[in-house]
Amino acid sequence: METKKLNIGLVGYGFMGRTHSNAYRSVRNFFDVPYEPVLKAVCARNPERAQAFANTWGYESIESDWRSLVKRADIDLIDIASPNDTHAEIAIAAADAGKMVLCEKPLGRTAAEAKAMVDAVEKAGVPNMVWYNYRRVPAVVLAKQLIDEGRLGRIFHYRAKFLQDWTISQDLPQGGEGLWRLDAGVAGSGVTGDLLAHCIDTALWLNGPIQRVTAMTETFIKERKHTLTGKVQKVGIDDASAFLARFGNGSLATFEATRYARGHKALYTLEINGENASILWDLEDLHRLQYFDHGDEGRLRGWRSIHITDSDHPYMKHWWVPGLQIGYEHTFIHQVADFLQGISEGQNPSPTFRDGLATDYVTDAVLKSARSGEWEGIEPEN
Ligand code: SOE
Repeated sequence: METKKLNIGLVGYGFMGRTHSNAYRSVRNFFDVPYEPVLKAVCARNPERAQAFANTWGYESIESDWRSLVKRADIDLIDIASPNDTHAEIAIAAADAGKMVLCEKPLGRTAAEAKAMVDAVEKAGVPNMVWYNYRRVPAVVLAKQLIDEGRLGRIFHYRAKFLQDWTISQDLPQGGEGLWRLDAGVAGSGVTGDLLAHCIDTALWLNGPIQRVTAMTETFIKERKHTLTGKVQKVGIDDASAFLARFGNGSLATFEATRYARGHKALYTLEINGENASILWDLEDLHRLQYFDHGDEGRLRGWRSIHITDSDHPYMKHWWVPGLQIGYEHTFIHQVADFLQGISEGQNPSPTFRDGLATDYVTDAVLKSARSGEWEGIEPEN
């Protein structure tokens, strides 16, 4: 297969900058994709740190202003892995410059921001994708296949939660590198945009559109010192968020996310109960899918714990031998592989910016309902 080069310009060098860089570097070792990602430039405000990152990951050059990066003729794709308040401006400028755009989740801090991003990439006609990486967990893809094959039958319930415990300390400041997720101005919201957004993206993919939500949120620590100002300031994010939802297919759902579930670090679980079968998945055991099929012979009926490591499981033929599992970083590699394959065939693999907007409409409705105390509908695009 003829391989074309695809020059990447990455903005941001935090946790997500690392996961994306690793994916670009690894993808061709495992997937026969028609593009070769070339790590052309990494952009970050601090040049020494950017250079250190470039040295570690093999970027050819650095930039300290994303505007210069976007203008470069030798860049094909802008990848936004910087904090949420930068997503819209960079994505719109990149699309206007004719670049492909990949963006970390959530797409916008609000649906209005995300809508402007969708308009920009669609007007420019450039490939685009949001890094909702959990869609690329082999067990979650298998769940999607089982649902699409109709094995669950009519769906009654969808249940998702994403539990963490890293912000319980009152002494933790808000804002600045590493802690911008606690600064509402930068992040847009707290766990609703950071964690529930993952649960919602997967849910829309697996179970279709959500029609209405009723939510509650709480900010347990009301004031924190701000890293950048040094002053104690009001906390504007939601520390915990829970909502009930009705899906278009008639199923009922509960969603919960918090950073105050002592002992839980990244417990993202989802369960779907259908008329004929149920599935259950847990990020902390991501290579397993729990499956219960009521059609099994009665004496042997029970929950199966399927070890998703066989070559006929999604993505697994690209990895090791049966029985040997893969992990979190592989989901990003799968996403890059699907993107490169898709664009070579003139398709734009999901989740596109439009899919990211659908999630932002739900998170907007969740936050609106938490304020109003009422059931809220979801915007029509969803
Ligand atoms: C927050 O701690 C976080 O890193 C999220 O921002 C990621 O999206 C999630 O995958 C893991 O948790």
